[in-house]
Amino acid sequence: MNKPIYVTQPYLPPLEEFIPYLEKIWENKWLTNNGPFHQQLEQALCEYLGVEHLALFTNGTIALVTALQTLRITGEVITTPFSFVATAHSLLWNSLTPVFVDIDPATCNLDPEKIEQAITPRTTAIMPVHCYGTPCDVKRIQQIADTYGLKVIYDAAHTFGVKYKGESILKHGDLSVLSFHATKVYNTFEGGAIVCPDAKTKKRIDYLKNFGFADEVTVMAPGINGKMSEINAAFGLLQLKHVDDAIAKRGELDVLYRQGLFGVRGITCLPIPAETKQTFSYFPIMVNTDYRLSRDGLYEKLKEHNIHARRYFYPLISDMPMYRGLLSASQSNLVIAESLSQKVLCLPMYPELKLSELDQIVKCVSGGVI
Ligand code: T4K
Repeated sequence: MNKPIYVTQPYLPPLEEFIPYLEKIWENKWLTNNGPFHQQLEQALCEYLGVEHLALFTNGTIALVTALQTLRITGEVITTPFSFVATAHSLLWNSLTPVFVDIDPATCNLDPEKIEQAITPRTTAIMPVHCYGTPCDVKRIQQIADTYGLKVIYDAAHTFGVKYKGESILKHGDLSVLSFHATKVYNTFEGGAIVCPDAKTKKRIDYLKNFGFADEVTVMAPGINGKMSEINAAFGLLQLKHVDDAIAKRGELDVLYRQGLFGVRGITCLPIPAETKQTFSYFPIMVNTDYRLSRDGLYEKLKEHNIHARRYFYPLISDMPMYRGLLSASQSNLVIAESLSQKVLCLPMYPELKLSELDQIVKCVSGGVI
């Protein structure tokens, strides 16, 4: 059997390029807690992403949990059920109540027209996700937030480097949270960040990610240990040198998938978002009822060929045991999300996916012999 083709494979630069960074860490003996590589990476990422302030984290989930604490969010938070579990888990870790709102089938993002009806006197924030890197309707969401006095925290885990109308998508909302997990467009093995608009907020975030220490003797809140280590930060600096090439390769694969799957009955690709510079974190397809197999049938068929596509995002978060008792989790409230989670399949997408492998995947989906 061929070697497995996973939904993603982390991009790794040549090992020898990482050795000088390791030597530096050994020489400095500074391993974590805002070390020199950590400081350099925060600066370099601000420049690369075109944002003012960014605080690194040990992973995206702890960054989400901390973002909610940064803004002292309470009560209910409006969010999407069509995401990775970490989005809603970050709310439960803060004793907040997720209120699920349905999504827009064109983008897989929160449908802004359905947000207002979910607002109650207990609502304090909206946590939308730019799913697969497709920008949310940031303008409309901000209008609603301004009208009702709500905060907006974007789960931007899929949007490394995404630009909307020529500017970083991370500039929208009160805070945006990135993930640098191994499976992401840009990875530091594990890692994440909060993007924030001003130095004062950055300071609060930095305290919160370091147990709440404001100085040697002052603890301002029950903060957590969310710090990124020097090894991860050094790796992040090296990765930044390669990320543009990696994104360009993803873009080529995206084009080839769209060409290869064009006209396959029952398969639709997500539309290319308008006015957006994408970074192609995923390649989702919708397997519709007029396809010759069910979505799960196709998933299994690919698996028989050692191609491991993933059903991101199935099951919906709202169908998971810790959420399904919520009023907003009822399937009748989330008709579009339920339907898309039964149809979606993310095909392998990573810079080192070979063209022959992509051909094999396309053939398998289009019913050819492989
Ligand atoms: N918000 C959103 C919207 C997110 O999508 C995520 C994470 C978060 C928040 C939280 O951010 P972090 O706390 O993770 O920084 C994966 C990732 O673990 C997760 O980061 C990601 N979203 C999610 C969409 O996908 P799994 O459970 O599907 O991962 P796993 O281990 O099954 O990996 C998928 C495939 O990748 C494997 O079949 C093989 C390949 N792989 C994976 C790893 C870890 C490799 O080839 N090498 C590797 O090192 O969740």
